[in-house]
Amino acid sequence: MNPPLLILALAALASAQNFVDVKPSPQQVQWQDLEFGVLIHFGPNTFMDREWGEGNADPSVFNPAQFNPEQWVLAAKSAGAKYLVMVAKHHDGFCLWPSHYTEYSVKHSPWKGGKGDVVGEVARAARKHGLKFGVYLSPWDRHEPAYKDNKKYDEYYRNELRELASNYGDLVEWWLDGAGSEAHVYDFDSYVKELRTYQPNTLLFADVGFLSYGDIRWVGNEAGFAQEDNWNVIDRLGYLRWRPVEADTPLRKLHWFWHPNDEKSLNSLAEMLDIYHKTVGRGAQLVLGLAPDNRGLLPDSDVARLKEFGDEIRRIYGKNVGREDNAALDGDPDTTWSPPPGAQPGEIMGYYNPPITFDRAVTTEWLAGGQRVQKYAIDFNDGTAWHRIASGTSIGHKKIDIFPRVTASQVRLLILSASDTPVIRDFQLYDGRGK
Ligand code: FUL
Repeated sequence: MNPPLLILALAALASAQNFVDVKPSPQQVQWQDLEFGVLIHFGPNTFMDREWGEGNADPSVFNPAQFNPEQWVLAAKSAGAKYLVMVAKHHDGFCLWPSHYTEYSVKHSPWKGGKGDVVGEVARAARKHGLKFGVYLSPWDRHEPAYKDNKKYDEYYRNELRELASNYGDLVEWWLDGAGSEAHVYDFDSYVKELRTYQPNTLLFADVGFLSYGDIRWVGNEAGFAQEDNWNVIDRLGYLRWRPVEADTPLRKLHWFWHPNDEKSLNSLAEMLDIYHKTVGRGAQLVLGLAPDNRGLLPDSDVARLKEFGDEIRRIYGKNVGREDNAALDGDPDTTWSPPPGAQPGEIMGYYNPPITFDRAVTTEWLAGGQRVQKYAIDFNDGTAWHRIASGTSIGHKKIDIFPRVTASQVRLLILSASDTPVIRDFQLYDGRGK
């Protein structure tokens, strides 16, 4: 090998990545702990019974008489949501804030005499009630004439981005939706640079096919489920990155915007619980689509379903029946447990006298040092023998295993395979079907 080639080969070796070495940023660690947020769609489509506007709706259609974002926020909070992402501009190009860069916005609507700012009011309401706030700004724009000219449109998008990123406080997330953009080339590098200038801590959401280096990846469907095998580190074009998954799905099936006479599409409580268990319960983030109606309020049935869902989650996961005073079983996410060096398998054991009855386990991994557990199992002892009730591969941020109700005097979590010393935040047991 000649010297320059040798140097290249050594350099490649020095930078070779192993997924074990890839860790989340502090912002990602915090964001994953939020677990559940909402994504709000509201705009001309709301008044026109549409999902994708063509960008030719007259701004005069936007006129919600009872606009009240506090009602949205309180409903989201009752469901347990910790953050709110507002669609500031959907594919129709209509801006819900008074942008200086277009006339196609709330400025020309009759709402508040053209002096209103939906984004500002929603951001204030969210923060007032303790929710973090984020923004969705559609790259695909069916109204803006500059869209035909890639360079001009890049400048337009950056201008809008700068307004949103510099006037509405800290943003928890920036949503880059890839829909409709297949044939368009964007200068994403310049968007990200602009975003980072004003929002160094915001996390960028994007489909991996759309943008190789987002901070959060799209789950790949809008039906509300993540894969059971859920790894936070994924390879994109030979480059490993911590990219936790976010699953977006609407409260009303297939409908991101409000539509009249649409009661049938509202998810049932059972469907909501299933979504929760297949997203949050598989270590993914859930972002639930909410759609205020043409009054500017969430429909009563949506408000009721959100509260019912939150109440049910609080009931099921309210009492950890396996709680004991040690770092793994104490229910405290800030204390962690690791097996002694060389222990194979690593084992957390709970002893219960009198025996406990439960039908699910919640296991959480401390991810700041990386995702390590690759295979685990859960066993219980009914007083005579051990029985396996659950097993899996990844644990990650949170793994919920649901099984038939059992009564046990001993329960154990076995870490059967890990890429490095496993760090478990908690192993909890609940009796969800018990009354
Ligand atoms: C999709 C969009 O096309 C939908 O209208 C909605 O905004 C959803 C969250 O993302 O890609």
